[in-house]
Amino acid sequence: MKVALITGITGQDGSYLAEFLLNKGYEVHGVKRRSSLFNTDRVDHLYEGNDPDAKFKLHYGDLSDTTNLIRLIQETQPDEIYNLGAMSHVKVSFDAPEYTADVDGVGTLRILEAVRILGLTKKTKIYQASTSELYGLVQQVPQSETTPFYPRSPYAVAKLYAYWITVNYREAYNMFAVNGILFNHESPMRGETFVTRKITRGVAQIVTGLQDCIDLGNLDAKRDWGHAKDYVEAMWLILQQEVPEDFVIATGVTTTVREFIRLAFLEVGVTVSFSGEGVDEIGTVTECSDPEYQLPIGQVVVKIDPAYFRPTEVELLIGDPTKCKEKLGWEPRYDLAGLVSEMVKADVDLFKRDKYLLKGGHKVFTYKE
Ligand code: NDP
Ligand code: GDR
Repeated sequence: MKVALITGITGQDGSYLAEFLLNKGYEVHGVKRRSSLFNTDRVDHLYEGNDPDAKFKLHYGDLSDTTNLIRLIQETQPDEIYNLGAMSHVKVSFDAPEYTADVDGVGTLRILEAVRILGLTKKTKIYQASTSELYGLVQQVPQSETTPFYPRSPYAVAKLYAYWITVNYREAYNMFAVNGILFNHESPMRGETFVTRKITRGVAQIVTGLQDCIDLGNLDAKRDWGHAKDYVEAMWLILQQEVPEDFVIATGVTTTVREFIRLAFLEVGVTVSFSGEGVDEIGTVTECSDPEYQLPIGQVVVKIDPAYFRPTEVELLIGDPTKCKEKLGWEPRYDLAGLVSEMVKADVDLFKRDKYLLKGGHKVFTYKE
């Protein structure tokens, strides 16, 4: 039986990957952070208790803690390490640049060095969660494995270090250490402050009467959005290759944030039209065809709040999936329409439950970023 160790197991990708690997018969170990609140919601359904024969085990740890990482890798002796743990929010990285550098950049070095110190370079394969944010300021499109990097945030700069230290350990010590350069991928498990989830939650809260309007930043940004379920399969495929190589994982289709909003509202029968420019742009309901959700025509459902703009922005991401399709045989199962539909449906279900609780006189907290 193969053993995998996943950092960031409590995150979106970690939870899908854990499920995927357990289905493949792996023993899965995950690193979770100590938190003052429960933080294992996304993987609670996989938990088997403290049974020594359990195939799914969680361990306390942190990417900033070298000795902890060395001990965990020594104890678990993994065949594969997936380094998904990170301070993953681009906007927040401008507020916490040093922490981001430590966890996202040096954290990767700590994993590589731990494997080397423990003499596991022949046994343990390492996957590094690299990102399309490395491309940053547009140099060429579509972006492929050979496109030059130009990071535009402390997050992307930290991930640039992680990318190159992974390449360096592969070349210097002959390790199977590889980068998956993944473009944006989303799901109903996506963190609530990333734009797609903020939009689908907003749509669900608006149609259930729990919120009037979504406040957003740059609607012109374009992203190549896929589904996290498809992307974790690509991570695994990258580690199953004979030769360690870096891969771009993307759909090859790009969409503006504005278009994502339009598609999300259409999912509940609401047509939204945009007018105005810059910070004065608004999205207004122009049609409402679903009798279940009676939104008044003219209701403003999208406003711009400059607080959500970034000091430096990544305007256009569109990946070239040629290499991953040819060499890994990877094909995404979801398209954007399927992704939006699944996310909106899941959030509508969530907020219908809140609405029901409210009606019953219970308090609900619908946190709005
Ligand atoms: P999430 O933000 O959902 O999850 C991040 C995970 O990292 C969480 O489990 C979090 O723990 C953990 N983490 C944060 N800080 C630390 C730390 N100091 N030590 C250990 N673990 C930590 O991210 P995703 O699942 O979306 O992304 C997974 C990885 O892939 C990240 O590295 C991200 O940068 C990268 N990536 C993501 C893309 C995407 O579109 N989703 C695209 C390209 C790359 P906790 O739950 O306690 O906060
Ligand atoms: P990104 O994702 O920065 O691409 O990083 P995010 O969803 O945060 O932003 C995408 C684009 O939407 C614009 N935007 C807003 N973003 C947020 N979060 N909130 C808003 O209100 C808002 N309004 C507009 C942003 O400016 C941006 O252009 C994600 C993360 O998962 C990274 O960890 C990962 O590496 C990359 O994707 C690939």
